Amino acid sequence: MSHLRFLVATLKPHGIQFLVKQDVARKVFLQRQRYVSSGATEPFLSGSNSNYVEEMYYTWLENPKSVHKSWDLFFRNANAGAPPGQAYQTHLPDLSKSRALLFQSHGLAKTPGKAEKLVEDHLAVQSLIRAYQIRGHHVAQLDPLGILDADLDSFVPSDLITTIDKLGLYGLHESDLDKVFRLPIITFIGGDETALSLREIIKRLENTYCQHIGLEFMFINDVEQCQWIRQKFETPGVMKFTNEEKRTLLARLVRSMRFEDFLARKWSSEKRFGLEGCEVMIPALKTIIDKSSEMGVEYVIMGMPHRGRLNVLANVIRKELEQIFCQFDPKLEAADEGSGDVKYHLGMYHERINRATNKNITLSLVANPSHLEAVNPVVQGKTKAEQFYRGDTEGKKVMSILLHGDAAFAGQGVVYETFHLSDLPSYTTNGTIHVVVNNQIGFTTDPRMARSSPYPTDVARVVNAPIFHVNADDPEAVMYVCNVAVEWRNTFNKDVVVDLVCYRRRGHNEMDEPMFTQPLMYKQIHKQVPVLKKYADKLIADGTVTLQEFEEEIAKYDKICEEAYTRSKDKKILHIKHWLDSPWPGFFNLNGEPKSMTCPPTGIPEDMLNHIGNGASSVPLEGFKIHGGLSRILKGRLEMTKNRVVDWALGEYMAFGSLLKEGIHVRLSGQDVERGTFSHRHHVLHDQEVDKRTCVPMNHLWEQQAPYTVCNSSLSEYGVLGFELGFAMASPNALVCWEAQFGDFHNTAQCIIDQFISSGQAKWVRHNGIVLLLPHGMEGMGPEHSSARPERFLQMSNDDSDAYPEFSADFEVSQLYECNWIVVNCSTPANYFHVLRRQILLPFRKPLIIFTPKSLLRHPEAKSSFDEMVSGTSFRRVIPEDGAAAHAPNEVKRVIFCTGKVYYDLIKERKNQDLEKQVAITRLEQISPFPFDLVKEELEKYPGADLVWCQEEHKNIGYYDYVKPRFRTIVNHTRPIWYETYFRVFFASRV
Ligand SMILES: Cc1ncc(C[n+]2csc(CCOP(=O)(O)OP(=O)(O)O)c2C)c(N)n1
Repeated sequence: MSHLRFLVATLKPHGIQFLVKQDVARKVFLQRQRYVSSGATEPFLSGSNSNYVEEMYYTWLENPKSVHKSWDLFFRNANAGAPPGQAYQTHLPDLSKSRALLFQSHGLAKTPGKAEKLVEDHLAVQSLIRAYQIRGHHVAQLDPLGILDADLDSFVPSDLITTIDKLGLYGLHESDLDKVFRLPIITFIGGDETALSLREIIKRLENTYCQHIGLEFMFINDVEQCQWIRQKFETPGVMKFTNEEKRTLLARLVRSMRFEDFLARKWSSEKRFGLEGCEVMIPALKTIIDKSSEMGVEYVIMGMPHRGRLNVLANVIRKELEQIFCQFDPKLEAADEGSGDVKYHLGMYHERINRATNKNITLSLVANPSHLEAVNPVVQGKTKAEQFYRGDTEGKKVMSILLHGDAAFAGQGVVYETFHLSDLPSYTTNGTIHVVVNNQIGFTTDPRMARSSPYPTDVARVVNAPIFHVNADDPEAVMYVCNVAVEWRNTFNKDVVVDLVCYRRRGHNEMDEPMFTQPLMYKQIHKQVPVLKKYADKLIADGTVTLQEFEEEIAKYDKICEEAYTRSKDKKILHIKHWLDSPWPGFFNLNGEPKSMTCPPTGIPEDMLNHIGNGASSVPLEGFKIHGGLSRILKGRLEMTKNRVVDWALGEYMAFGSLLKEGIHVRLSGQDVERGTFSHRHHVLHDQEVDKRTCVPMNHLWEQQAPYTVCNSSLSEYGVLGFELGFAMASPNALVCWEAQFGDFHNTAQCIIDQFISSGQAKWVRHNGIVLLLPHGMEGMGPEHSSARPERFLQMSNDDSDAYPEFSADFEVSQLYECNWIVVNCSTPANYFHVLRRQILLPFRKPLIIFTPKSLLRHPEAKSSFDEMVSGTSFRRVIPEDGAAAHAPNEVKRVIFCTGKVYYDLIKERKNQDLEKQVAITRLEQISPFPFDLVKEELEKYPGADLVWCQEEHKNIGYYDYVKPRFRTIVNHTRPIWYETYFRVFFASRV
């Protein structure tokens, strides 16, 4: 096959050239194409038309006489190695001679008119087959209600033979129906037969493409993949199930349906976002898991919305039923923190034996917020991490399944962003199986008002993922499609979509009245026989099961539910920790708490600093030519190392390099992070003479070290930040950093920040140590583009501004433990180095938001000595004034508190104005949680001075609103803290 592909690839341009030149062939070809082209505007040599050449080639390979003489000549010349222009012979072949030959081969030497018709008819049949492959899904019977068109359009493509007169489009007639036609290589409908009657051809095409499965795949521009799909679906008799398989399917449907019935009976007035109308989703997921387990998968990570979530927990992940039922008890008390909304949001992690394969399988359902589709990139990031830590480079052991609602799948942009990660080397999970619960409604909104694309799944076409639409009331068709989806992923490592076209038996939730808005649809739904009954009737009718067996299966499951219900009444306490989607074995103590409340010093030995400095200054590969400008940068790093100082980039290098030595995986992801937006980082070197030859010196630092991953991301924030959050979820022993190009760009990922990062632990008791690097500072980019919006992060910080804390010995660490995230703005490379290391040395994990500088990257004074980084040193939450003012504090008139880059502007201006004795300047490096203890020391040191908070930002943004009430709490409201911008701070009257 690969040989064929190569030939086709090499022949394609020749073929195109040939077509351009060969007017006669073009005319014939165009006549045929009139019938098969998807639209008048489709360019002649692009899209599906160019496949014609390939098809012709395949057909010719099989039998050179089966194609037009001109093609035969061309392919023969090309195969003999003729260069493009010469494979085609400019003089027209002697048509009369070649025609005679062709006719002779069909035994029609004396009747050229008839023979010509035969050739034309064969070409017509080829076109017809292709029409079904491309457009058959438009007429497939996908809607179980039979009232809506899954593609929102009732048009019937003119090239599908829905009525006999449409044969005329192909120049065929009713009388041709029983004539036998040779089948082209692009179809498998013949099975072992190479020719079929036209009647049989149409029948088989209809069976494959126009029944309960609608296949969209012909947009995929890989012939091998298209052939694979055609073979899977067209081959006669492929969709056969053993009686055993049918009984399993029925039993799974029983569980799915009776679970919802049970909840409805016991808690008739509770919302549960039931699955009724798409009960088949449970056997579908179980089939995907069984088949994946059979193919070697050991760990499946899932993300899903509200619809059917409880059913998935109960019947797919197999959470104990009593644990689910007790969630409906209003008296259930939470034993630990967490919001307790188990039913729709909490995750789950479960290891069990897969009954179909008898192999171990781990299933994890990632906790999700209400924000539909937001969990997608998080699932992908977690999946990537699990693959990465297992060395599962091809996704053979770990895979993800994403479930979607039709309205959300079509409407939410993060779906698109996540799809675009699917084939990027540092982000791919080697194929995700997407399952859409396409109930043809979104809350109350009709799909015709909810999307502009024909199908809700069209977004998947951008990554060439095949889309299998299937009528959810045909359980066997669904199972077949799910099996093929797993095989597809296993074969091509690419995404695939299963679109379960179904309906929603009740309202959006069980309390909603759907008849207000969808009266006709719901009239039909009320008449609709449930899928379980339909399937049971079918199996009873064909003798696969008896009525008694069926009833026993129902009774058996009902009894399981009843018993669990009784047990659930004993559950009085909700342990949210039992609902963790990503346990970190060994990281916490047995109670799930940190093993200590201390953090060791974050400094490292001087020889380690030297070693990393030297590594950061050199090219570890022989004969690797780097850019001259970069040589100068590396030389500068070497100089700094010799002089025992670091700048910002080298400080970061020291942090990453030292963690790698300690076995901590470091991952830095974001747009252009490899070089660094501001061209300061250069973590990936590019050979200036060998294309695509790169080198990451950080991975050559130590003989035994953890891997360093630095990866430029797609141009996405929502998708990529969600992905990194998911990556960080998998293990506590990794420093996972996401860097925004400019800090303000984080707002397109606001949902991940609000829903997951700021509140993830409070909602889901889930720790996460993700680091956000947000370049911030006014540097002439315009005010809105210069700010990473510190005020927004600070507003979401949970430390109480009015509560004066007790300063116990472990205050610093326990304050960090209590907070929802840490917000820092470092003014020195050393402090940046320490805070990155502290992130890992802490005995728990918290998200860390770092406002990083731009101008400080090259500021001559923004350098740190090794003395500030060697063993015994630590992160400094506050850097107090240590100049002249600090030595005579009673003479100080004003204490300016500030954070970050503005400090350098302030000290410069203070010097200019000769105010070094009168004005003390203290830097707040950790802004949240607020370092009450250290700020208090500073305030007490200067009792007579007035207090000013100085920032570049306007008063209503930046840090002021956060720090002001905390300062006032410390001084018990006895002293004011004024706001000043840095250009006014020395001129105000009191100095
Ligand atoms: C991002 C986001 N916007 C709005 C909502 C409110 N909402 C909840 S369910 C729903 C309809 C979802 O429809 P669909 O995706 O088709 O899933 P279904 O409920 O039909 O299964 C909406 C709009 C939400 N949860 N998330």
